[in-house]
Amino acid sequence: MSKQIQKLSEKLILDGLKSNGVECGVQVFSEIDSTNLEAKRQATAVHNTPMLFVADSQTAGRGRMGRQFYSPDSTGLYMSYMYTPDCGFSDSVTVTAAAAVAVARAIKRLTDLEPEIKWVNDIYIGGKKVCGILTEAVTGKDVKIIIGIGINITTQSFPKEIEGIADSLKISVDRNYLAACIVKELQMLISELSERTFIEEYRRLSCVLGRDVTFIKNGEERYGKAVDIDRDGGLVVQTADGSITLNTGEISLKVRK
Ligand code: BT5
Repeated sequence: MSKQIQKLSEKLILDGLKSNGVECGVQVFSEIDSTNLEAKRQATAVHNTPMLFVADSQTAGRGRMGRQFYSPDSTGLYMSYMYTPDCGFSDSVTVTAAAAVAVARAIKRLTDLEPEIKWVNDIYIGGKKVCGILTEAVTGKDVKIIIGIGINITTQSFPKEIEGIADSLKISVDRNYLAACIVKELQMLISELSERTFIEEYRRLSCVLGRDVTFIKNGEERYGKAVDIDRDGGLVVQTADGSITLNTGEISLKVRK
């Protein structure tokens, strides 16, 4: 399998968007602190279309709850899609769940891989994390939603603390076309967000449903079995004390073996 990866190109991403019938502005950076931070910096600028910020590497790639996302040079796809929501906010869990389905669809379209979704924001392949999603909102006069997506494409070595849990697609997919395909799926799913058309697919792709899980909520570690994903993307867990729905992204979840 070739480990060579195609150069990021604004023009090629725009071509891919055009061939998918999608309107979106694109900015490509060779190195940046974080594409989500760049989107936030540009949140009040005048953009007549949704915007995609893509980078070859991030020096301060961000995960949830102040965590980091390892974003080495030219081996991954680090992108943030920023749009103005039609009618205020949708819950960030719902947007993140839709984004996970969009990424899974795009990976399936371009490869033979079988991505799975670990609630709520991770894409797994072969039991390891290949992608994380971070949804953020900018409030005020101009409300913007920013969906940050990081995919390890050909990354071979990871920092010690994540080498046991992280992996990459291990295929040199065309990053420019992958970015365009993800944006196409995102736009489609976001336009249908209120109808929750993606939830059934999310359930099918879930590697958590039916499994025993550990979660930390309000600082307390709890156990249960994941029994459903509700229509907003919340995870329904059956615990010894009854059923509980996890619906803030600020929950750490471990699937027990
Ligand atoms: C995430 O957070 O996984 C969300 C990651 C979002 C990254 C994208 S890249 C483009 C955009 N710009 C940004 O600055 N961010 C977004 P969370 O669920 O909190 O997971 C973070 C945890 O995943 C870390 O604490 C590590 O354990 C693990 N991790 C870090 N880097 C990883 C990587 N490259 N691949 C797999 N796992 C990783």
